[in-house]
Amino acid sequence: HAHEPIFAIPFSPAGYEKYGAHVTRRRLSQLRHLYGDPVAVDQILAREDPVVYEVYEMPYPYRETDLLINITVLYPGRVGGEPYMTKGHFHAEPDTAEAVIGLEGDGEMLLQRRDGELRKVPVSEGTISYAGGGWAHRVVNTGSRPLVFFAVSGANIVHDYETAERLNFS
Ligand code: PAN
Ligand code: ZN
Repeated sequence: HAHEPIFAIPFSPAGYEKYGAHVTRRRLSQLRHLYGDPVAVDQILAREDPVVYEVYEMPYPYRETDLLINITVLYPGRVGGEPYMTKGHFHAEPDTAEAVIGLEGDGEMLLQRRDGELRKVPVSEGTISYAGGGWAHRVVNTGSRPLVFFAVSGANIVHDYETAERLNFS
């Protein structure tokens, strides 16, 4: 099976990039609906369109039985009173779990079930946080440094952003 990947790379965004990671950059203009203060969003966008987070992903051809192993860099910053955050999503049909390991910085993962139940766990350097299936998850940078975290899940996940957006971790 020549297509099954084997590799060992440095455990950092720079290491991922050196070995050909695909990088997705999310800017504030793409994330404006996440924040409660549209005037604050417009004030920032009038000056610049900052990168809020980047996701580094190894571009091997995934099969259902592979593992997704991303590193996210969530920059420090605020929009109105709210800290920078990821969009957040469910892993839907099947609802599958994810482990998140904090590499640098300080933040939190907000978790919400479809019935609305809301939880919060730390995501910080040296912590491993676990979101079981059925919990939508969003990471928030509460610190003043970039929050860097590694996420691993099954490669069979389907990201459902719409349901998470409707519930909005509120
Ligand atoms: C993470 C996230 C990553 C970006 O790798 O995909 O932090 O967050 P959004 O996908 O919500 O924009 C993960 O949860 N993967 O499943
Ligand atoms: Zn996820």
